[in-house]
Amino acid sequence: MSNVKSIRLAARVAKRPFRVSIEGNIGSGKSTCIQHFAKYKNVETHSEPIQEWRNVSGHNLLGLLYSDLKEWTFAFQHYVHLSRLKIQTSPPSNPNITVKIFERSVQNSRHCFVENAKKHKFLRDPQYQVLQNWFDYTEKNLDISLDLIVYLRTTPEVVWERMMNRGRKEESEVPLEYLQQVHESYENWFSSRNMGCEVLTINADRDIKSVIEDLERYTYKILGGNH
Ligand code: DGT
Repeated sequence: MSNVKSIRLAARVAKRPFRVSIEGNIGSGKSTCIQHFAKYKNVETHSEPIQEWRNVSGHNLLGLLYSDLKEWTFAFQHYVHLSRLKIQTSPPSNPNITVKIFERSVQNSRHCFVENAKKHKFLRDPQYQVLQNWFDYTEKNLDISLDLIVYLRTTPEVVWERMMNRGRKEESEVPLEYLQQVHESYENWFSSRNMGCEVLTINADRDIKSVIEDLERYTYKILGGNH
């Protein structure tokens, strides 16, 4: 049986849509990639809920995070975990949905940003352990499995320039060094042997037109054969 067929079968046996997480550094083009698949009637797409993160009962958690990473990473990762869990496990919006594509994943939070925060001391060990416990409990008790990861791979200098040019106010002071750390964290995560699903890597340093051409080329794989 081909890889795509066996994955599709696994999602069917699990009675849930084929799950795809679009991963990549800040400014790698994840939102555009997600929008590209919104045209398919059997695909449900979810961008990151940044507006929610900007207004948690009146608090801008994203702004607080970048104002002081050491002070706010713990609260931010908790909230991110909740946001991602809701998106990843919510039932499809209608019975025709066979594929769900979302921006980043619960696994991302655990293996990318939380690891990065631990390494660079934005999290203290007790805080890190609490987040680990949440993740372990979630993984054991809920089906958060992914069927495919699409990794929009970039170089930190390229995405830093994009981030500066787009001018999101919370990110205006984020140094290149932070994007280098996030990049390294992604690379470490994806070099692990125990990913649990295939990682499709796309060179996203290129212009968006070339990235979309690749998405078109790999549509059969990204939609798990559901199109
Ligand atoms: P895109 O479409 O690839 O250009 O993506 P962006 O840049 O619009 O959005 P994205 O997903 O990189 O994230 C929005 C902001 O939230 C960005 O400043 C990074 C931050 N962020 C997202 N998830 C996490 C997380 O788990 N931990 C931390 N510390 N920051 C995160």
